Amino acid sequence: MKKYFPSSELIINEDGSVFHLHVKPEWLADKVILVGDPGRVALVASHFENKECEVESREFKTVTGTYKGKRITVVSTGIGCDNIDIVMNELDALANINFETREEKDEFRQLELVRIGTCGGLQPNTPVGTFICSQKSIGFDGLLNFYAGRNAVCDLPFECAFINHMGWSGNMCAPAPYVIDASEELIERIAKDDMVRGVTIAAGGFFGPQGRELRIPLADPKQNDKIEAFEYKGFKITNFEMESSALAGLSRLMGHKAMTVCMVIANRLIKEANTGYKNTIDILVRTVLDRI
Ligand code: R1P
Ligand code: URA
Repeated sequence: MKKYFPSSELIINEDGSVFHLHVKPEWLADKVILVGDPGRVALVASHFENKECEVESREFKTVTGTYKGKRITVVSTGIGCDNIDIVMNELDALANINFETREEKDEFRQLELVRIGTCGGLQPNTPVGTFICSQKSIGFDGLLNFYAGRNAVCDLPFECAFINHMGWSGNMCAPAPYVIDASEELIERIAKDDMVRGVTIAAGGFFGPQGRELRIPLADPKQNDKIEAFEYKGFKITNFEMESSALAGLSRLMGHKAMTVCMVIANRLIKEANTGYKNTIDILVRTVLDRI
C-alpha cells in the first residue's frame, strides 16, 4: 500500500506549490544549494546563465536556473535547524510525493544538497576566511531525536565521548547532542583538498549556545575551552554554525546526499571577526557551483 499524505500533513497551496517554500514540483532541480541569508540567493543566482523560476515567501527565497549546463535550485533557509526541518521536508516532498494523488512516488529521486554558510572558527588552523566543510556535525538542536532511525545514522560512541568530555548532565544535555556524518561522496567532490575538513557544532543559538557572553552569564563558562580542547579518534571541533546537523541528519534519513561548507567570519580563539565577508563569500559560491 502506498503511503497517503492528507492535507493537514502535507499542506499544498491553491496554486499547487508547497506550503512554506511556495515552490512547485516542476521547479525543483536535483542539485540544490542552500544558503541561510535570503540575500545570498541573488549572489548565487547571479552566476546562472538563465533563470526559470524565482519565488519568495517569508525567509525562503528560491531560484532555479542553469550554471554551465547544470540545472540548480538555490534556496534560502533563514537561521536555524527548525527552518532546515521545513526546507528539507518540503524539498523531499516536492521530489518524492505526487502532489496530484498525495501518494509517495514509486521511484525514489535523490537530491544533492550543499549548504554554503558562514561560521565561527575554533582552532588555530581556522582563521577568518577559511572554508570549512563539515565532515561531522554535532547537533545541539535536538531535531533528529523526533525521527525514528536517529540512532542508526548517528555516531553514538562519538556522542558519548563528547558528553563525557564536556562533563555535561541534566539541562546542559537536554536534548543530548547528536553526531552525524555528511555525504562522503560530496565531500570528496566538493571539498577536494583545498577546504579544511572539520567537525562542526550546529548550535541552537548564536550567543549562549556558542559560548558568547554578553550581559547574561553562561551556564558553563568553560564551554568553549572544553570544546576547543576536545579530541576523539583524531577529530577536533573546528567551527560553530547553526544548520549543518539537521541538514546532514534529515538527508541521511531521507536518502539524499548533503554537506555543509562555511566560510569563517569570526575566529573565537583569537577574537577576530570580519563583517565585510559578503564580498569574499563569492569565491566559495563559485567553487561550489563548479564542483556540484
Ligand atoms: C548566524 O549569523 C547565521 O550565520 C550562519 C549560521 O549558521 C546562522 O544561520 O550561517 P548563514 O550565514 O548561512 O546564515
Ligand atoms: N555564524 C555562526 O553561527 N557563528 C559565528 O560565530 C559566525 C557565523
